[in-house]
Amino acid sequence: MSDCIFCKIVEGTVPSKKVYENESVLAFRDITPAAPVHILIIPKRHIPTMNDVAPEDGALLAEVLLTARQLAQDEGIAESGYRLINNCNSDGGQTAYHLHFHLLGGHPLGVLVE
Ligand code: DGP
Repeated sequence: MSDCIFCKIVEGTVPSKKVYENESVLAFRDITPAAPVHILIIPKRHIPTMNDVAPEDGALLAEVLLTARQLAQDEGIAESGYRLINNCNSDGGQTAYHLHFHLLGGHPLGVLVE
């Protein structure tokens, strides 16, 4: 999508600090980090929100999540722990309408949901 910031990052027309890339998935550092490690993991194909994920996207979604798991290992936060977040639509706090997961860690994040 031409007006999607993350599509522009995928295309390379907007710069980013990439940490991982393959044919279908891209991971890059968040521009406003909320923790010492704050990486966004996205499918390269434009999917606006979690609501738009179709059953046939299951393998792609699994690849995104497995990328997050690997990056947690690579960033050294797997053992201490981390948070993987998807914000969906306005009440969920979504601001970038290209499906993404936040990988956050590197310090205690506190309790989010009890
Ligand atoms: P969300 O609120 O879940 O939609 O999170 C969007 C995140 O995207 C937010 O933490 C800031 C990040 N972000 C927005 N624009 C850019 C950008 O141009 N580059 C990078 N690296 N991150 C961005």
